[in-house]
Order: sequence, then structure tokens, then C-alpha cells
Amino acid sequence: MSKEIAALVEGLSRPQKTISPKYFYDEKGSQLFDKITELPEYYLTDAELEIMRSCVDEMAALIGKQASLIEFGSGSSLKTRILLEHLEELAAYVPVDISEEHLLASARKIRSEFPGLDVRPVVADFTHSFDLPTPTIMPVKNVVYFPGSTIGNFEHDAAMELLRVMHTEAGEGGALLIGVDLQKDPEIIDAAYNDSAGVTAAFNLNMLRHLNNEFDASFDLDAFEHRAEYDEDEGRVVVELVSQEDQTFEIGDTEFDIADGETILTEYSHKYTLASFAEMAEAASFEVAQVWTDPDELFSVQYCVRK
Ligand code: AVJ
Repeated sequence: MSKEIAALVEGLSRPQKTISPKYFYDEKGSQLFDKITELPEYYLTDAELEIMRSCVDEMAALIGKQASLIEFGSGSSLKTRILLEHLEELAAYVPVDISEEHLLASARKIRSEFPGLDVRPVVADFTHSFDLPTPTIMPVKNVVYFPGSTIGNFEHDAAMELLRVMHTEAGEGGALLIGVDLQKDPEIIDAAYNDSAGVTAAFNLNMLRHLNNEFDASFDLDAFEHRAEYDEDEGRVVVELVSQEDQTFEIGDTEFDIADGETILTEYSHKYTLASFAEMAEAASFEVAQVWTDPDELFSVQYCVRK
């Protein structure tokens, strides 16, 4: 059994059946996610873009000249472009992603849009520390960029571990610029993960299609339904697939039973308060130096310096 199938089997063998959210993102899933970011209910992307557009000069001033910008993720977003347009004399731009194909395609685009920028993609799983490339110009400091509230996918211990990796990669005098979604009226959050056009439902169900295509699984897509509920006490959205009948499915050579109404957990999306994020950042030896939010305080971008 491949390592990857073994990990999937392990997750599906737990009392709460679980599949990692990384399986959302095959080609179709990435397209569906792009559609999510354009939905009227999905406030996260609009709010973060608004913050970037209105506060990027302040961000650039804090980052300073001749920094190296290390993006955790492939860097294909508009937010990255806004930042790159405003940073002065950047020593290097280092996108880090596990998917080589996606990473190199987006690095090529960035190079053509920003001639003269030293683009140094790194193929790595950023949940573990990795070696940084040596740019032509010696950077004054490293700034890790982690937009999109992707940190929200990680439970507390894993989020702490990731912040520690970022702390390591930032190095002496370095910093972290991170997008963090905020706790708010639960109705706003519920709507963002239960859009009226059904795109989030399609995105969630697509995970099963991806596993059928790539990992020899036998999920019946018509026998599961999307569910997303905001747990206010835990401050997180719980995204699940709910079995519509007693049924079985296989993955590799392993067969699983799932009861009518039983769920597969596919994602958590954690929402923070400014205080709860600051506490976690502190525990990972960062100090939150500056916070920007949109006028409605739906979303935040935070500049954290390494202690
Ligand atoms: C990419 C993890 C930030 O949590 O909002 C969107 C993923 N899931 N709709 C999020 C997602 C359902 C998204 N992140």
C-alpha cells in the first residue's frame, strides 16, 4: 500500500472518519475554489484584497528594502501581485509549494510580469522546515507571506508547528505577513460556507471524485451531502460529507462501512479573535507588530516580527 493510501485509510479508520483538506485540490477542485472566491457570500477574498489594496504602502514600509519574500503556497493570487508591485528592491521572491507543476507555472507567470525580479521557487512541503535558496542579492531580512487564512485549516497544535516553521524560515530579524479570518456574526460565516449557488457543496463532494480517480476509491457521489456548520464555541467551521444511507466504500483494498447520517470530516476553518491569534503567535515567538482589517472587521492581515 502506498504511503498516501495508508494515510487516507488511517483517517477513515478513526471514530470520526476524516480526509485531509489537501485532497480538495485536484485540477477541478482548484477551479471550484477559484469560483468560491468569487461568490458574493465568500467575504474572505474580497475583504483581504481590500485590505491589501488600501494598506500595502504601510506593509511595504514595514518590510523595507531588499527583503526576501517567502510565500508559503504557490503564489498565483492577486494579493501576491499587489504586494510584489509595492515592495522596493526586493532581493528575491521565493514561492514554496508541494505541487511542482503548479509552482513552476505560476513562477513563470510572475517572472514575465515582474522582469528583473529574482524568482526562486522551492518545491517543498512547508509544514516541515526546508532549505532556502541563495539569491544573487543578499537579503536584508526574510519575510514569510501566508495569505488567504490558510492557517485556518490547521488545528491548534498543527498551527503552532507551522508558525514555528515560519519562525525558522524567517530567521534573524525576519517577519511574517499573514492573512487571518476573524470571528464574527455566525450567520455571515454560515452563508460563506453554504453558498446559494452550491459551489462549496460541489467543492466538498469533488474530493470524493478526486479520490475515486486517483486513489482507487469507490465513493458514490450521489450518496453523500455537503454540510458546513460554524461551531461558535470552538471558533471554527466544521465541513463534512454526510452519508445519505448505510453503505460501504473502498479505498485501495480496504473496505469501510458508513451509516446513514454518519459523516466524513473534510475540513476545519478556524476563525480567530485578534487576542486569540496574538496569543498563538506569541507562543511561537512572534510579536504582532501591526494589524490591518477591513472596515467591517471581517478579516485581518497581520505583521508579526520574530522575537
Ligand atoms: C482556503 C482554507 C482558506 O477555509 O475558507 C472555502 C477553504 N473551504 N470554502 C477556507 C474553503 C470551503 C478556505 N481556505
